[in-house]
Amino acid sequence: DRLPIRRALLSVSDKTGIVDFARMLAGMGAEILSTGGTAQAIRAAGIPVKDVSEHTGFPEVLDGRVKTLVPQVHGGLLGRRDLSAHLQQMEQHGLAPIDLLAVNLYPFEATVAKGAEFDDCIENIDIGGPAMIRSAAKNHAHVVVCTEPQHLLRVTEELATQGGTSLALRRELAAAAYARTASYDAAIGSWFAGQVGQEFPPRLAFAGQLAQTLRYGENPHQRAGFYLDGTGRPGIATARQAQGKELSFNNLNDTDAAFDCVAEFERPAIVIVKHANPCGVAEGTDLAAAWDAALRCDPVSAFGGIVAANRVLDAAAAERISAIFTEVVIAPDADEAARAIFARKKNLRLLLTGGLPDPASPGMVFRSVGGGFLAQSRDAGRVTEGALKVVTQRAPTAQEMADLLFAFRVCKHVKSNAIIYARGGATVGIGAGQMSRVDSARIAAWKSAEAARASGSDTPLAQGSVVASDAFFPFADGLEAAAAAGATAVIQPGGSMRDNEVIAAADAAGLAMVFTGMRHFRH
Ligand code: 93A
Repeated sequence: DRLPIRRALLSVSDKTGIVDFARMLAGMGAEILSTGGTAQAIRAAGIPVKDVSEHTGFPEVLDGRVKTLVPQVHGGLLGRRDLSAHLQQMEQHGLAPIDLLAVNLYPFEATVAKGAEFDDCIENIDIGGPAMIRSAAKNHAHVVVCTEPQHLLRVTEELATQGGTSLALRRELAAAAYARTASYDAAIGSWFAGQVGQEFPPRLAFAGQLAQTLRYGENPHQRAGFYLDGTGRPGIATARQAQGKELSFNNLNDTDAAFDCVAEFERPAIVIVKHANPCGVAEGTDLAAAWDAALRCDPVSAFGGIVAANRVLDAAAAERISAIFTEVVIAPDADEAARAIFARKKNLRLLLTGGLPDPASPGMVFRSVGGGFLAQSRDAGRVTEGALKVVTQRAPTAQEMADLLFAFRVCKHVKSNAIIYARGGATVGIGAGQMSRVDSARIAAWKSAEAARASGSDTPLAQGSVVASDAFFPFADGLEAAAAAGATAVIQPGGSMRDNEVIAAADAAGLAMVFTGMRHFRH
């Protein structure tokens, strides 16, 4: 099945490696056909090359929109060499067989990414390239197709060592070819949907690019990969790993959760995450102070956690973070002293992103369900003080109000049912992922007592705190549990059938309560 190359067609926008490739083909005695700019580059290197227009007898017309969309090209790519009828017709109509196609497409994605005008984007939609790629890939039994500079090297190696390409390589490159035309059209389709204002088009196009094959998935028996969506949103996808072992599937998932949460805060802040839930979140005058407060919330869970910071890491923060075992640290940057301190912990993965994600930025999130997937816009919701409605006799004090807003921001990043106790810009008890809201309230209170005991105190940290709930309290019991734990003020969406009972319970306990009118479920 070793297939030698007698005739090749090269037509590439990204000219990386094409001259060397052409030289190698010419050296093997192959005839090289090529389009305008590609032919020019090859000819300039002194390598013999024939213009496609000369080969076909049809000129490149319509500003290059029709260069290769002619039967001599597609017939030469599609004709079967194992059928006498095909060979006869090729002979009869002058369709010379083309054994190799190297094409990479007009840079549509890059044109969109640099913010080009509509007309410029349209002009960068390649028609002839994908058509040839699809023809060559269909006929991979007889034709080899290269769609990336990297493929040229693969083909060069087989030609050099075996004198022809193997069917295995041709099939592999055919698979890559169709994946490329699919992702190309997906990029065009999703850009176009945006241009005509369709947030949820009837057909949703995906254009993910494999960034990394992961060692395994959520568990060692699961396989996994990390794909980029091409939006370039600052975060885990744009991070540079300064040190440490390879990131795992769970590391990526947890780090993303931590970084999205820490980006919510204006003041210096630290988020510690375990299993995609924050186990300590705090703001402070600086990162070191924020770290101390975040760690105090749940020092047991913080062991082996993921740490996110919203400022450049300095030496004081780095010293404190490295004092306990941490899997990953992510931040916009780290100064030289901080890097030197982290470097002492060989296994710690340090990710530097150069920026923070904008919590208000639009975007979509996906979840697979049997036979399909769910798509929704990101939870970019954020409540401000002005939007809050005081529903109790007592209004929150200024300090309570600051903590209420802080706690509700954290809520958005904790799995439902979420109950957060906070005090002085720090979480002091987090209840996550329970099927009953009252259980979350009790667990958060119990954890705040445990955390106090760990620091040698009998007074639960939740004493004198505020409490946030991601969704309304359906009954008074959850609120009563929070009051019993020592909370003095409550923030919650409101909207329960029993709001009146819940408000009455708050008044009876002397609590101040505000309704946000916005829910932050996260499942
Ligand atoms: O405008 S096209 O859609 N029409 C064509 O017939 C055609 N044939 C090749 N674009 C076409 N191409 C593309 O031109 C290739 O996919 C490649 O990206 C580019 C190479 O052009 P040049 O050799 O002039 O640089």
